[in-house]
Parts: sequence; C-alpha cells; structure tokens
Amino acid sequence: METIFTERHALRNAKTELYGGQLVEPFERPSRAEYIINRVREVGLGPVTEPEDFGLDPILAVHDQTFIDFLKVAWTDWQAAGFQGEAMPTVWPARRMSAHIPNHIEGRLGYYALACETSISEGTWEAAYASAQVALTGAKRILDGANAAFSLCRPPGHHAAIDMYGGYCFVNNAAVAAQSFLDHGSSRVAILDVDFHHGNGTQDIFDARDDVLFISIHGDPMDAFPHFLGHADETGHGAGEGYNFNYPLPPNTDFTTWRAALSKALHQIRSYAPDQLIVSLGVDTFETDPISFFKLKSEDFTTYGADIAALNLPTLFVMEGGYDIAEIGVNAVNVLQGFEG
Ligand code: SP5
Ligand code: ZN
Repeated sequence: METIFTERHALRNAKTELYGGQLVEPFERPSRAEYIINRVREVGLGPVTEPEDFGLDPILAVHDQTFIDFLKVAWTDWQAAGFQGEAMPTVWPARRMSAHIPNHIEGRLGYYALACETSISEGTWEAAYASAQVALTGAKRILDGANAAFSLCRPPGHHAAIDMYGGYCFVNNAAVAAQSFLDHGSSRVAILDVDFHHGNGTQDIFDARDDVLFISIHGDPMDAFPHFLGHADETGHGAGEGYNFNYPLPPNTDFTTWRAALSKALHQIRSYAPDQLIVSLGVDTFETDPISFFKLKSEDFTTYGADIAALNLPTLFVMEGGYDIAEIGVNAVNVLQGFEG
C-alpha cells in the first residue's frame, strides 16, 4: 500500500495545549507522524510519496470561505494584537448571544473554535493545508485504480466542521477527500470513523446529505470529547436522514464490544454500496492512550484491519488521532497490514 506523506506536517508544532487547567506540551505533536512513517518504512508497507498540490478549491468544497480566510490569518492577527502566547479563545457565542462575527481576533477565535485546547501557532495553517493535500493525493491514487492508500495526515481533521476548528483539527481531511471522490464521478462514499473520539466535524459537513454515509464508533460523548455531538440518536437531517450512524461506547470498552459495533457498521456500509470507503484512522482506542478510555490491544488493530478489508471496497485510510506515541506506529500500521492480509 502506498503512503502519502510530507515533512510539512512539522510546521504544526504548537507549544501549548490547555489540559487540566495547565498549559502542557500538546498531545498532538510532530513525533506522532515520525513514529508512523518510521514504522511504514520498517515493515516495508510500500512506497512513500509526496503529496501533489490541488489548491484551495477542494477545501472550500466542504468548508466555509470565511472560516478558511480566518485560519489563514489567525496567527498573524493574534501576533499583531500584541499577545505573547499561542492563540486560544477565551470567549464564545454561547446560548442566546449574538451571531455577529467580531472584528477583534479574540472574538473571531471564539466564533470559530469548538474547543480551546487547540492553540493556533505559527505554521498551523500551512501544515493543515498540506495535510488536506495528503488526503487529496490519496484519493487521487484510488481514483487512478489503487485498491487502497494511506494518507498520513497531520494535523488530523475529523473534528473540523464546516466553520469550526478544535480537537487538534483545522481542515477536515477525510471530508475533503470524500467530496473529491464525488466531484470526480462517484455516486456514494462511506466514511468509517474509528478514532476514539466522535467525528463531529465530518458528521456536521455531511449531516443533511445522502451521498456520504458517515459512521463513527467512539467514546460516549457523555463521558468523552467532543461531549456535544456523537449520540446514537443523531441519524442525519433532511435528505441525510438515515445516512449518519453513531456507536457511542462506555469507559473501559474492550475489543470484543468494540468489534461488535464495527460489525454493525460494516454491515451498514455494505448495504449502502459506496464507490469508495474512507477510514478515519485514529488509534487512540489503544489501551494505554493517555487521553482515551477504550482497551484495544496492538493485535486488535490487525484484526479489525482485516474486518474492514472483507468489504472489498477501494479504501482510503486517513490518519486521525492516537497519543500513545511510542506505539502509534505499530498500531496504525497494524491496521494497514491487517487490511492487506
Ligand atoms: C483528533 C483527536 O483525536 N482529537 C482529540 C482531541 C481531544 N482533546 C481534548 C482532550 C481532553 C481529554 N480529557 C481526558 C481526561 C483523561 N483523564
Ligand atoms: Zn481522537
């Protein structure tokens, strides 16, 4: 399987994350991608290639222009305002407040943020743009006939909504890739999100549409980030009703329970008969992940990779989360090797 990767991911190198009332080194850090690419090379998964540049249009096909314009200038506007630390919001348009987009960067950060743990730092936009190109290049490989590809995206994307960033995500790489499949002639695309966290951004983008089936298996939002989306009763709206499925699972969920949810999801994907499958591949379901509460073991990733392969669909793997960095390469590549059989 080909891996698409660029060192430009390292342009996203924030110094701070707000965690437990302290500013800590971000869990989502450059070494994550280095461990994964090293493992890809160590096992000889296949060629590692650079992304092509498809420009902004495929990003704007799923995100609001004003939001993307904001991401481009957020860091320089923050610096121009004279702040010393990294950019993070302190105020939000909460219940019954105005929907005006403020002028000042502090107001705009609150308007476009869905969480404030994710600070915006120098190079964040450039890395997020490159990450989306990695996803688009993987999609192109599939359109050109590959049965699978691995887009080693960083920063991740599945929390990024039409006009919101957060959860370490800025541009929704999986959604950009899905839209690109549709814009190149596909009728239906399925997105299976196996990251520990609910893919709220992907759900938001395709909520009212029937040309993308979105299914997510994740920590119950009653107990886990992003807390405000991902319940089982969210099944889509309008034309999209019946094309969104969530499998929220409780603390300490083990692989047997997790795999039963996957089996239902795979059955739904098979019935939908998509032209392509995109897997939002987070390995923060691992038993020793520092911010998550599922109990998958390394060999379980291989097992479920094979389960996904049984669908026999052209499959694009898009990297999302995973924060036990020492094991992230083994776990992510186990899924890909399990898929390849
Ligand atoms: C892409 C991705 O995996 N994003 C995850 C973002 C989660 N950020 C908030 C983390 C808060 C974790 N709180 C867990 C407490 C554990 N004791
Ligand atoms: Zn996650």
